[in-house]
Amino acid sequence: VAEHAHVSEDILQEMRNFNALDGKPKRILVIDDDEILLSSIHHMLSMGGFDVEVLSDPSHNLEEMLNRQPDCIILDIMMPDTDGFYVMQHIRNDVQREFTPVLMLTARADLTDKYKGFQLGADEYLTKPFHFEELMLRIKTLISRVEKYRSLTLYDSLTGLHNRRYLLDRLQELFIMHARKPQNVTLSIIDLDFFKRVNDTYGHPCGDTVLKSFASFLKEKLRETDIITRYGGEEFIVVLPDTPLEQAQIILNRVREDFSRTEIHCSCQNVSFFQTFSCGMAQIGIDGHDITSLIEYADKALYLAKFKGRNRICL
Ligand code: GH3
Ligand code: MG
Ligand code: MG
Ligand code: MG
Repeated sequence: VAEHAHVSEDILQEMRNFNALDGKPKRILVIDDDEILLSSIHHMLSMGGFDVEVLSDPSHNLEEMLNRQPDCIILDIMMPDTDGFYVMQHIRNDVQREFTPVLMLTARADLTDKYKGFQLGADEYLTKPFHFEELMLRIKTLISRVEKYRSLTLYDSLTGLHNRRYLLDRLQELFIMHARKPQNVTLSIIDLDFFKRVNDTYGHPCGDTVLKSFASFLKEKLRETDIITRYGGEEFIVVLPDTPLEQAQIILNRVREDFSRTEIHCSCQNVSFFQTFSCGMAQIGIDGHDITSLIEYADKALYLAKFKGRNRICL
């Protein structure tokens, strides 16, 4: 295959910038039986700062490679033990991969093949021989779109925390993992105390400031691996993986105390005040065997915390 292996320095630089954006290079999975092609794609994409993984025989460890959650997949059609259409179908079979961009890269230039690829959910279709510059630019666009989509649908625009939709996706994953191998996962529902008063006393913009300050506070106090979400209004849900209930209670109690002593300043009204929260906790597998019952359990505990006088945690 006479690929046009030359890539201009401009485009390479564009790719390197793209991959440096959030400090995590984009992971590309290349599935093709042609070892020479694999190594040249590996070489060129690596020059653009991509994190490249190759798979020459998808009849082996395809699932394992897909579980490593590539940001984009480059997929051949003609392979000895399986064909790309089958792999395409397999990729889209899992909802987790519904939006993973797939670019089919094949010697088959028939329109019917191309249509079949698109019908199965391919995002792009390039025929060999191809230009590396075109390949890279298309990959970049595909990944950017998905990232934009994710940022719009999985984050809360006021606080920048993840939103309810994201939380439910992650909980679903955690329940599946828990069914395979039980683990200590604790869920906490946090609700700000008498928050309506803040709005009533200082106005809605001040209330917004409190929500934003609280979000930053949580991010600062909890770990990178903890799932911190705005569940709605002035309610937040925090999921601590690998943390039994007793330990989670200690952590959240520390957060609660620290927060209750942190003065919040609202510049729009030039006022400072204190805010507290109440919290209800539950553990996956013990207090709930599905998402709904787990959240219900924690919600009941939260209600108890409110009932007992607020600014406290109940199990
Ligand atoms: P409790 O201690 O029982 O939780 O009392 P509360 O006042 O916090 O509870 P309530 O549910 O009565 O009030 C919640 C308030 O949160 C009412 C609503 O206006 C406010 N709120 C919800 N979302 C936002 C938001 O995005 N910004 C602002 N400023 N306020 C919000
Ligand atoms: Mg092939
Ligand atoms: Mg509430
Ligand atoms: Mg409240």
